[in-house]
Amino acid sequence: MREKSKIKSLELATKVIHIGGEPDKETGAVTAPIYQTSTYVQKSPGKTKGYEYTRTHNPTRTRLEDCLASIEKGRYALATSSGLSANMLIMQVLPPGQTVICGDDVYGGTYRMFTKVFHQTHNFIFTDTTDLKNVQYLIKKHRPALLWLESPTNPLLKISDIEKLSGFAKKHNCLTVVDNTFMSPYFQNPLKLGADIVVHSLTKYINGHSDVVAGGLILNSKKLYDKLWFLQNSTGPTQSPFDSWLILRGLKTLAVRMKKHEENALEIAHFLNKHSKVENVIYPGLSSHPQHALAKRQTSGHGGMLTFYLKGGLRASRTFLSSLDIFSLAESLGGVESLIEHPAIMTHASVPKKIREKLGIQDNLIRVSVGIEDSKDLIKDLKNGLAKI
Ligand code: P1T
Repeated sequence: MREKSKIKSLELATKVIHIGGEPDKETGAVTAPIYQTSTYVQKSPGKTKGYEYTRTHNPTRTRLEDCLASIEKGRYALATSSGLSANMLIMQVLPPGQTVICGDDVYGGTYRMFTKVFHQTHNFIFTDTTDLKNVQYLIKKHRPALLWLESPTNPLLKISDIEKLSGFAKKHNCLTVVDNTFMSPYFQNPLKLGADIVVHSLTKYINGHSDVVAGGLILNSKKLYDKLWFLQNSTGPTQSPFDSWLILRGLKTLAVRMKKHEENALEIAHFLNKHSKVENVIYPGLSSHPQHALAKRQTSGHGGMLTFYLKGGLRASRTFLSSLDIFSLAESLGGVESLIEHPAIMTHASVPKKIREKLGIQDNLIRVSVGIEDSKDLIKDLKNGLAKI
């Protein structure tokens, strides 16, 4: 075991390779073993080597959790079977009857979980969390137990002031959860800004290769961690040993991938911004982004996600999206390959049309997950697609 103080002082690019990636003690194997087992022998009943059943603990998953905790600068982590099951565990920890204030622009699946599953036991208030005064007013009025933020949001990339919001929430006994999927720990560490729980869809940047569905929770409170761990073990949404290993492997290149995602996204944002068939580009790295100054303060970079409005409607969007060769028309994000999608029909179809339109998720809105290919090829592909409209 490495000394804790030494681990703390490592930079993220080193941590993702060495924490959870320690050579196997038994054989010296340089890569982590996959403990592909459901159960573990006991010397006599109850006498184990610390492992009894893989739903409860698995050494490959533990390696992944160690790495996640370390890169998010938290004490504890849990790896779950999907991003949504990580959300579910947080909601299950919350006693029935409590109120959650949630950003109005969140992943469609999160919105569906809150409005179609947990609405029976909890109260939800969806609001624009970029407006600090508005959230302060709602916290005072409704005394919520939880403030749920995505920053940047999916798909409109709105940015909320995590430090100010979580500071205010804390004063009113309200926990702050931040979904950090879009930034990854490479660009943003919400726990350092005062959040209580960070949640990730590990499916995205952390794994980075579009071959696993997974989630993660990172936090500092032992009491809360124990409750979440108990629930995970009792209800079952854990991560498998093989998928944990794949994520550990993908994680090793997080730093180099994120740099390239950002570099390409900025180039594409500038390209689209000047294009005659594009109405508006939303990218936190552009000075035209409404929270650009906050983004510069709160994050160390702007990531690989951007959205834009085409000039035209659904027909123009369909023509454009069906004309691309390198960008794959698919849900999800954060992989090495560039993906593109139509939020209103795809990722956010579960948000009612009226609400979507009020938010700005219209038929001419396109979301791009910029990959790490050569940006010249990506721009050429977009140019060809736009020319077809
Ligand atoms: O797909 P899953 O691993 O369960 O993660 C859910 C999730 C949670 N949080 C955010 C911010 C997300 O974007 C997602 C999943 N999002 C997509 C599949 C998507 O295309 O937006």
